[in-house]
Amino acid sequence: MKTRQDQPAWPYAAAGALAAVAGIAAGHLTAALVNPDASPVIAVGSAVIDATPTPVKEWAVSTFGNADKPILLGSVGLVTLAAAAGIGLLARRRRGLALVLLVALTGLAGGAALLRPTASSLDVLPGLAAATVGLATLTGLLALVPGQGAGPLTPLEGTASEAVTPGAPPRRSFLLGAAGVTAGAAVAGALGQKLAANPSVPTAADLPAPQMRLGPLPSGLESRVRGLSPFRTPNRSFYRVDTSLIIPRVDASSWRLEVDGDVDSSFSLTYAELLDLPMIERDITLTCVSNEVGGGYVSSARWLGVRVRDLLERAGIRPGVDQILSTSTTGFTISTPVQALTDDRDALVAVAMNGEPLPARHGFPARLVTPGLYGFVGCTKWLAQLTATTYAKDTAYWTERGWATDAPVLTQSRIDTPKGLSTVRAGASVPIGGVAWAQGRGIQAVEVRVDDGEWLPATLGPEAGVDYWRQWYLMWTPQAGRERHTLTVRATDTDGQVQTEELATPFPRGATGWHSVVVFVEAK
Ligand SMILES: Nc1nc2c(c(=O)[nH]1)N[C@H]1C(S)=C(S)[C@@H](COP(=O)(O)O)O[C@H]1N2
Ligand SMILES: [Mo]
Repeated sequence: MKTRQDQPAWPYAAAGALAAVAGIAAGHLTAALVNPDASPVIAVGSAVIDATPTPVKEWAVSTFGNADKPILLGSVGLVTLAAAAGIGLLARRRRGLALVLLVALTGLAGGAALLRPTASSLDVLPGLAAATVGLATLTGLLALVPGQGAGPLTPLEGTASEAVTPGAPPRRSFLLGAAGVTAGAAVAGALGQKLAANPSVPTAADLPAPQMRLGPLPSGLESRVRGLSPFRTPNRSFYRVDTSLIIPRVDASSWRLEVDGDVDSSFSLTYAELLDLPMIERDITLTCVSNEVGGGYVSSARWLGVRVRDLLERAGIRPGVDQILSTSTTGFTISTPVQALTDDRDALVAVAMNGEPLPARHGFPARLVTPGLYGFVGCTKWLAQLTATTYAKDTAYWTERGWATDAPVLTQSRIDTPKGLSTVRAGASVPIGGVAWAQGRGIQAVEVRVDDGEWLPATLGPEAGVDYWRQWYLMWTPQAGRERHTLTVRATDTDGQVQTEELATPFPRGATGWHSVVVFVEAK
């Protein structure tokens, strides 16, 4: 007579591990269609990177060099497999609990994807796919485990021909099932990998040199003021806003940029031809018109690209043209005043940000970047066409929906630290800090007010031109005796215009008002 104790453990461990593998592969494939960065693999890896203390990161980079990321992903993978195998073993006796734990494990990965600063609601899909497929696989494989349920034999059991344990599936079924799951996971994972990869992705080494290199960006205040937005936003945390449910994957080798419309001679460029044109570098802060006061839809990068003005001069714009309608590879349109694309602000057809070819999510292979205007009127990603036309003749996507046609960025400032509703210590020296922007004009001053007190001048961080934000901070010592304080910030642009207190919604030309946060004071 066989008892549960005699059952081999390995099929359970294998079922758990395979369920994780299948779930991860399904999540990876789903992410390739939705957003590769939301892949459970990438999201967990990035979360681990973010959570790793800087010295450990530096140690990993100096020890493993370029292999640091594969090693990281490999380690995360091993830990996950071990955990899943443990869950499989648990399923021998506590099946319900094991299934719950498996969902929790996939939930962790899904949560990591959603907690990224640039997450969108669609990023839940890879985690859901991982959980569903993981659960189905575990349940399916558990049903095939050989020798299970083999208590004392009853006459009703044991009609099967299997010699070892009548009533249970043969060992062969389990092995076949496991092989099937492995093969399926391999195919899904590989397909996801292939879909996520750009068909022909250039690397930083393929980028042309600008005519004149900008000096290095001055180092920002973030090393001194904890919690401050970095002076330059890393590509992976750059905000993302667009209407694309699936990030377009454009094949650079067949991509063309058309310059046409009401021009003397229309022309088109291949990616290679575009890269051959004179390039310039510019430090530019992008802002979304949908950014609420205090919101996160603002980021700053160093862009490399061709002046739009050069392209339009080559085409020869005819008199009467007042807008350039730009169209993406997906048919999304943006209209930009000709003036903004031809004056000396140097609007760009950008091919790189922060020294890397544009990431797919930010418009690879080329995008428009118009300093001083909100993204929806000047920053077409996955750019395919620039058409000279008029506002009377053509309307763009957002204009049709009632948003402004001409939308210069409004002066704004944001408190990054302390965070709203956090607690500060009475008597401690607390930095109040953040960023301020007024693209096209530049920031002249930032002031901070505690409750209804006087406006106090903040110290400004380094400058990188009028189209780039400025960091700022002010040291503050909260006094005991009051439970909470309201901190408010306002900026002044270089025209001397003070940021307005008047509240406006993002629709139709950008939010206005002062950003303030409430903090609690804890006695010493
Ligand atoms: N093709 C395309 N380009 C687009 C959009 C879009 O929906 N589709 N959104 C615009 C908006 S509203 C903004 S704010 C910027 C955001 O650029 P980012 O995602 O690189 O930060 O892209 C602009 N370019
Ligand atoms: Mo936007």
